[in-house]
Amino acid sequence: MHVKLILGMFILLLGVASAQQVEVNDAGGSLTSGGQDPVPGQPFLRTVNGSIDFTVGGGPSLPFALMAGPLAPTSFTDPLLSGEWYDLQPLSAILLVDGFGGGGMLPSFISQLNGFGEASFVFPLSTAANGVEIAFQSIVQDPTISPLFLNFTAAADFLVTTAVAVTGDDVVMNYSIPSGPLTLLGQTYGTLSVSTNGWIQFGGGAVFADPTESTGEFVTGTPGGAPAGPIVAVLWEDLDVGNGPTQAMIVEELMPAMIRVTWQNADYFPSTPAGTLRCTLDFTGTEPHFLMDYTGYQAATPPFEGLVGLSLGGGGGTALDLVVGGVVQSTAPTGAQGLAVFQNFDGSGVPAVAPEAFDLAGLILDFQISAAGFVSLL
Ligand SMILES: [Ca+2]
Ligand SMILES: [Ca+2]
Ligand SMILES: [Ca+2]
Ligand SMILES: [Ca+2]
Repeated sequence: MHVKLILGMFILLLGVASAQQVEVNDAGGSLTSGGQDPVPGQPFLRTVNGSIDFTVGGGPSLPFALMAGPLAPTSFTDPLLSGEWYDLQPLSAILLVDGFGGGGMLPSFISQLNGFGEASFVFPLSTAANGVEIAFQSIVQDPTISPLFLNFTAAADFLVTTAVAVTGDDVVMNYSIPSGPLTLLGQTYGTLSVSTNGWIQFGGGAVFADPTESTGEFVTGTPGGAPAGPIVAVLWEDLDVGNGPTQAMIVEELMPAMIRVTWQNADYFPSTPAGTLRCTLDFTGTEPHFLMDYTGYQAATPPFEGLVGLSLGGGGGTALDLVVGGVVQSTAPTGAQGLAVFQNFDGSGVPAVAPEAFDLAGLILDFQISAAGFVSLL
């Protein structure tokens, strides 16, 4: 708790208005979704076709209160609360259930945990909820916390999106772009093939998730049996997002012509953690950008394999040691060399690049297609 107090004061001093989510779950008071504890700054994503679902936990048959509202920019505590923190905005939150005073917006018979010390809630969503962000926090009676005997749970934040999420190993999703086709070098693409194995292909014609990275298929733009087209390899490798409940591949259109794909908590197949990889396709300007984000990559021992880069699928390109000594090597080749810029960490490609362990952790690479129609790395 000392660390959190210091962090809280630090944030106050900086005047940062982002939410804190200071309180954490424990046996005497918890709020979880799908068996998962909330992670500060990472809302639970829910699609408009799904529901907000969570479980309040604590001692058997004890009363609890449940609040809903926006997260507070600055969490609140009081000496009487014995180190418990309230993470919602006090003036905006509403009281859904009050097992202490018998009030609230929901029926009072659900104001007490059951004999197993649980109370579960499911709120179905609809398209009207798109974009809604709302947090829930509960207070559970806890005889071990004097003087008020109140245990605050962690606050769980939920974000409702049109995002599509899939889990599993070797899954390819053909994603129809909600706002309409993207235009790339005079061609329009209404559908993307997005693979759990770390690649995105324009055209939507892939028929399998292709776990085997291939320099040849990369430069011709034909992964997964797709007809030739541009391909983004964020980390084309045999990845796996089917081993645990926090893993997923999430595709979402953040705004018209800006699409983000996240491989969340991915493993190298079968189960070696690789971390989170992310790519944002930004077609809002005149020259499209492809931001590949490796700040969440966290393999303990990065392997000498995997393919990273952007290819127009024209059959040529430039193999490059993308990062040397932590520094991104910007390049803007033209002609056939400008049809792709990439690194296969096994060393394949032209010109030859020495095999090396994946060394992009912590970096964001900004690939661009210039007005002249060539791939560059900024
Ligand atoms: Ca607590
Ligand atoms: Ca491989
Ligand atoms: Ca795989
Ligand atoms: Ca390197």
